[in-house]
Amino acid sequence: MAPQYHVVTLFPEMFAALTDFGVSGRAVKNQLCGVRFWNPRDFTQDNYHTVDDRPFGGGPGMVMLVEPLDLALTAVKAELLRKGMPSPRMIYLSPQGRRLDQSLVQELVQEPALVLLAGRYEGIDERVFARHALEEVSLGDYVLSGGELPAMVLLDAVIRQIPGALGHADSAKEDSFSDGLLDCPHYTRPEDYLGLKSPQVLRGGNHAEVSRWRLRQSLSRTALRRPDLLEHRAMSPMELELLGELRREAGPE
Ligand code: 9D3
Repeated sequence: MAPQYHVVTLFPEMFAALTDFGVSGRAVKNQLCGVRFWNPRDFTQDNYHTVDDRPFGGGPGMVMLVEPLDLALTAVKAELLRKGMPSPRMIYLSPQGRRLDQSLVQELVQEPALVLLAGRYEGIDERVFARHALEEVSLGDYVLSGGELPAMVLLDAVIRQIPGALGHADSAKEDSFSDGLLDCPHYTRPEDYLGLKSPQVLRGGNHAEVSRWRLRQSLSRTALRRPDLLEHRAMSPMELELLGELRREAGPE
């Protein structure tokens, strides 16, 4: 059974960027996964379909009401239960959460279903957490206007890891030596653009030389720009040799 992704959001239309375009759009179209939306507004009881209110204690902005969120999350869970699926991991996209990284993405792609909650306004009524076991996931330390873009980022990262979502060329690249390192520079035609030459080694047809050059570029960039990525990463003998070369070239500290 293809994984099923459920998103609780006031703005399901925003997700066309995910479901209708590119790698993720093709995966949805080819039914490699399902993506469905649950709008808290559809779970309101009042004539105005109210989903937010002013914060107790005062202050700026609005808070999402507990009831429509609780009813929407309960409805998703009930449907999964009816289908005999286990309790899904439920994720609230929030600045207070664990930072999204590739290791979390690799965990999440193993799940048969995920429920994502995207918030708006100042946040959600805290009592939602008493009713549902929500993990919190953040994209990083900057202020966005809501959880929809983060939910799309998370799903894009997860969906491209579903087997068959990437073309063969892409997936081979993902698996190559370079994971955990920054990417190497890329070149395509023309060979010479206004005197800017592409590296000869890439056009020589020696695949071993090309691999070595790319790995060396990746290691060099990573050491210079993101030394934190090298700290806990195991190194192959080839990587150690190339890093040694780079260090000797750079000279004494
Ligand atoms: C200016 C509002 N802030 C007051 C201190 C709090 C705040 C409330 C709601 C900040 C951001 C948001 C909306 N953000 C998200 O829903 C969100 C988010 C983000 O803003 N940054 C990084 N990751 C995420 S995940 C969800």
